[in-house]
Amino acid sequence: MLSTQTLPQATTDIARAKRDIDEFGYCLIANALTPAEVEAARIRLIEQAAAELEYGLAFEDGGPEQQWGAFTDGRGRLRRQVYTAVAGGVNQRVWMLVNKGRIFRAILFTASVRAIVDHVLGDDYLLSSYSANIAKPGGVAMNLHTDQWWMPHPIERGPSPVPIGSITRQRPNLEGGEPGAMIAPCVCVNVMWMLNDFSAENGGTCFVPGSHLRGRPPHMERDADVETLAAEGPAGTAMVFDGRLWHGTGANISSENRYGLLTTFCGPQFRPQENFTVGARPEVLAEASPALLALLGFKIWSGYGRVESPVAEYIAQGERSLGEMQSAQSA
Ligand SMILES: O=C(O)CCC(=O)C(=O)O
Repeated sequence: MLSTQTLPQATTDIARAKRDIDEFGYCLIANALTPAEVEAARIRLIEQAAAELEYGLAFEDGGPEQQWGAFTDGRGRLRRQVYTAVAGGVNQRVWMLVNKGRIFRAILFTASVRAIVDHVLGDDYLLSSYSANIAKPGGVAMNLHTDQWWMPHPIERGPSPVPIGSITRQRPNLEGGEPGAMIAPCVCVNVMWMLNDFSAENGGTCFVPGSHLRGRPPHMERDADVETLAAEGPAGTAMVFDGRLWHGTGANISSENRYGLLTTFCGPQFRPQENFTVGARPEVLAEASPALLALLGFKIWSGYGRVESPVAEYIAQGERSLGEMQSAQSA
């Protein structure tokens, strides 16, 4: 039985929160968002989600046959799955929030939360995805997972048990299933922003405290009985967690929706889930600060992400390389 007394409590003490995430793989920031921010974000989210539903564009998962992440089979082959309520989805995801309201962009720069992300990821990192998960009554628990399932595990000298390009959600490069002494570092951090009160009943994120140090992702059968906690807290609380923490959406057995925003950040050498350099809308980029452009991947990192010169500072959306050229003298 997990003793909640020794586990992290919501705090505004950032030093405490940094110790919590190091030790337990998560921390809870109290009042990360003001009541006005919570209200503005929730109203915008509800409006956006309703419109995406109305236009037949909603992504609905969280049903027994509608698990997020089950996009490929064990060999990485795409499963043709439809994520709609008609096909059994219950919850609603809203993607690419960076394009869907100024309030969402402002939230990215919440100082208390970013201090934790800086602490874990260091000087440079990218936004990997920015979405909402509206967990609705009847939604089932999501399979426990980590957010860096693609991260190769340390191996013995010799060929990798699974080549790098063959790693899938179901197939890590771990021989025998249990890690050795060395484990992979944390390379992404997720933030769950609570836009209404989260509870165990309304689908508060389930997680396994301390699992970030187990050195492997959860195994569906072998870890079926693992004890989980639910992230609970009043609207405005942010749960910041290590990309290695075992977690997933809780089952919503209440009669109300649970509104949560998820921002995932990753090291600059990894591929973000959402492709902002293609998908960010021009009107958003036109008013974006250098800091937002950097988060979205428009800033070149040690020569990576460039179109031509590695010493250019930023790239522009739609920028093309020079292409085939000929000397004017040979024309
Ligand atoms: O909705 C939640 O509580 C967590 C969602 C999650 O784990 C995910 O999208 O990977």
